[in-house]
Amino acid sequence: MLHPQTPTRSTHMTPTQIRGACPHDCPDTCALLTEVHAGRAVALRGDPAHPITQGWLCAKVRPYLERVYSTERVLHPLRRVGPKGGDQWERISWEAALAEIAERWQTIIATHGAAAILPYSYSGTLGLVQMGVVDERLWNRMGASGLDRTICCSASHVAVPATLGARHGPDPRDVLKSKLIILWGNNPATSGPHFMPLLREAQRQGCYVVVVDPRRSLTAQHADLFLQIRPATDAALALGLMHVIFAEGLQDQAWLEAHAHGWRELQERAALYPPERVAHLTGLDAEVIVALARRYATTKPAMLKFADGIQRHTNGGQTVRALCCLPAVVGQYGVPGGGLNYSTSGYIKWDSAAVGHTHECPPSPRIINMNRLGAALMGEVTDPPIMSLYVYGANPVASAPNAGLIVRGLGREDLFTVVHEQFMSDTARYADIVLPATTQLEQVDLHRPYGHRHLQYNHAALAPLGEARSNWDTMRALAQTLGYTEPWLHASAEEVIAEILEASRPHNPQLTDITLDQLQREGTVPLHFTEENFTPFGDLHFPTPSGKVELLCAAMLEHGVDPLPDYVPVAELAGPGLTLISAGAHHFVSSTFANQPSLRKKQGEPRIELNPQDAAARGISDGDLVRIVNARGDCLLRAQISVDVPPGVAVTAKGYWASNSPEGRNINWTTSDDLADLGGGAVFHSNQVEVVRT
Ligand SMILES: Nc1nc2c(c(=O)[nH]1)N[C@H]1C(S)=C(S)[C@@H](COP(=O)(O)OP(=O)(O)OC[C@H]3O[C@@H](n4cnc5c(=O)[nH]c(N)nc54)[C@H](O)[C@@H]3O)O[C@H]1N2
Ligand SMILES: Nc1nc2c(c(=O)[nH]1)N[C@H]1C(S)=C(S)[C@@H](COP(=O)(O)OP(=O)(O)OC[C@H]3O[C@@H](n4cnc5c(=O)[nH]c(N)nc54)[C@H](O)[C@@H]3O)O[C@H]1N2
Ligand code: SF4
Ligand SMILES: [Mo]
Repeated sequence: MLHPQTPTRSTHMTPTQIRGACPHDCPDTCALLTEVHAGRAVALRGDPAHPITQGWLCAKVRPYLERVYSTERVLHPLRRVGPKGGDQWERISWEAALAEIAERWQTIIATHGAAAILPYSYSGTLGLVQMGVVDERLWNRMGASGLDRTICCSASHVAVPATLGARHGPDPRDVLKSKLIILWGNNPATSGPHFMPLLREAQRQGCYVVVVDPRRSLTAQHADLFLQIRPATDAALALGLMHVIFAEGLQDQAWLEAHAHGWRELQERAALYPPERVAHLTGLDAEVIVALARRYATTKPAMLKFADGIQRHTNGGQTVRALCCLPAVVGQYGVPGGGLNYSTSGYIKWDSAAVGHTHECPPSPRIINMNRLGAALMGEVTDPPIMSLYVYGANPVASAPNAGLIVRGLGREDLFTVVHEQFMSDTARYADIVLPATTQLEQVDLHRPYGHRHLQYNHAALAPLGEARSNWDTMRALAQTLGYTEPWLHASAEEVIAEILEASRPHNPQLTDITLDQLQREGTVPLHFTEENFTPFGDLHFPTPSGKVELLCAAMLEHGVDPLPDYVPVAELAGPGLTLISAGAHHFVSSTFANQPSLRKKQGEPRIELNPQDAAARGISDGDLVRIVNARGDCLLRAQISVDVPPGVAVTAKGYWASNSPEGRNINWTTSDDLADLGGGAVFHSNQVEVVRT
């Protein structure tokens, strides 16, 4: 029997203060301090000594103890007793649960092969162990199908490294050196709030703030310039800005000649995007486009910032490529306060052999794109078909595209579904067996943020509640039940972290001298940068095949995409309906927190924002219950009439649970499970809907 992680009491700061890290899918990865009295957490706050957390947590995580101690936590293994999805359960022991899972899997392996088992997981936690290692070791050993984790950022994770060689982002405080920032399809006031005090400070110091977004987002409300662009036309705008810059001779010619590959070809491409054409495509005024191009080319340092929301359509990868070209055209890469602020996650590359031990495992039989989950369960994947699904750290029924099809797949009588969860989520409801999961306060992990440049260690502040187990401890127990004896399937989380750190250090200069002991002691450890590489690409070396910024990128041909960035209209959006965007909810992180009463109250009931013109044309008044519908499915939302959205566009928030929505369906019943142009990415916003009064 495996023992759960015991709290690491020898390393806490004061007798009752335990250091941790916020695990959620958010660039800020806050440093947490949990106050524990007599084994119970009594307070949680942000570390005042952390340079980005600055002592405060967002409104979502401040009440985290409500989540930890919620009476709705799943705290024991459960077995389904009624029909699938019927939410009727009996409590069983861990031993019984593990034995049943192992027996079912062994039968499936004997009949169909291990490829018939599919693990599905994503961003419940972003930790190295509880998200990273658990996606590999057990499944590799078993020879199960792999999951292509494409739901969020896979298009940009091809586009950015192809263009620049790496995802190397600045320290967020670099914005204090910027004189201009374009926040392009990025809403940090909601999606990464610790950037906002820095942005405001920069703005006070004279930095000109531009927001490009189809809706007047929270961030747009304080911008100096707001460009209300038509969705999915950003590549056209980027090329239009380049057109003006080249046409007026405002490009940094010397920089392009020294550090960019294919600038002449890019210039020719941009020539196809004069302001009038771009105005027509984007819905913006030609004069505004010209003025922004001039300002961007002449105000330095100029920073361009986007996150992952910009890529959620079929032209998403090329859009990101186009945006990555802009800083090169004006010579802003390698400039403090300039360049691109996308992600810092590329600085550390965890040693893949240490993470996955693939060299000791059978070859992976196949990889299944998570955006196609419903289709995969319903017959797109054969030979063998998927006979068992193991879900953890994800809630695909609420968060994945074309969710109606997923629910049909989960209803298959011959599918054996296990869900490892903290709560009875929309997905857990369809399980045959539900396993209880720990929260971040009850588990150990190491976090590599994507919005700042410190490693964050997370101690277990509490013993697991009830019979909850961490993802890794559950995998260890499954390995034991299946008779897998390899020591790397049984090491503790701390041992796993130590092993990966050790193996990764030699080829990661940013990890120089960082040890597990230091991480455990200090909690927050800055990555190691030299003066020369503190600013991303400060040495003007780009780790691409040409050593330059690849404006023209031959590697794109392998993806079947034009080597030059281009605007390719989204086919689905050509029809007469409304383009539906679903942005991050202010009080949820994806569907996490959407079941927490205090946060649900703050977020309000699920709504759809419509321009007055579109509402009037459909006889819809503010507050009406309306049906959002297309060929994939439908759901009900409350109409909110707002001039913050342009005509032709409808806006809603992602994350509401289907089971908490009218008729038990959320917006993902309408979203598309097609794939983006790069990386097999998700295309939630290639979504045309009709909105009908009920
Ligand atoms: N509070 C909160 N924070 C979150 C999340 C959450 O759900 N809630 N989710 C987390 C996750 S998983 C991610 S990936 C990040 C994402 O971080 P962001 O990318 O900042 O967030 P999004 O809300 O997806 O999109 C940002 C903005 O893009 C706009 N947008 C949509 N389509 C287009 C378009 O075609 N062009 C342009 N120019 N803009 C467009 C939206 O209106 C929105 O205001 O946020 C993370 N942080
Ligand atoms: N319509 C629409 N849908 C979207 C998007 C969109 O823009 N529009 N954006 C997409 C994006 S960017 C993302 S990243 C995805 C995210 O989609 P998912 O990765 O599925 O994230 P969540 O929906 O938040 O579900 C995470 C679940 O993990 C559980 N959990 C948390 N911690 C742990 C843990 O330690 N162990 C276990 N076992 N469980 C844990 C939580 O309780 C929660 O139910 O959503 C996507 N969905
Ligand atoms: S969700 Fe983001 S802002 Fe909120 S506590 Fe976590 S890391 Fe910090
Ligand atoms: Mo995401």
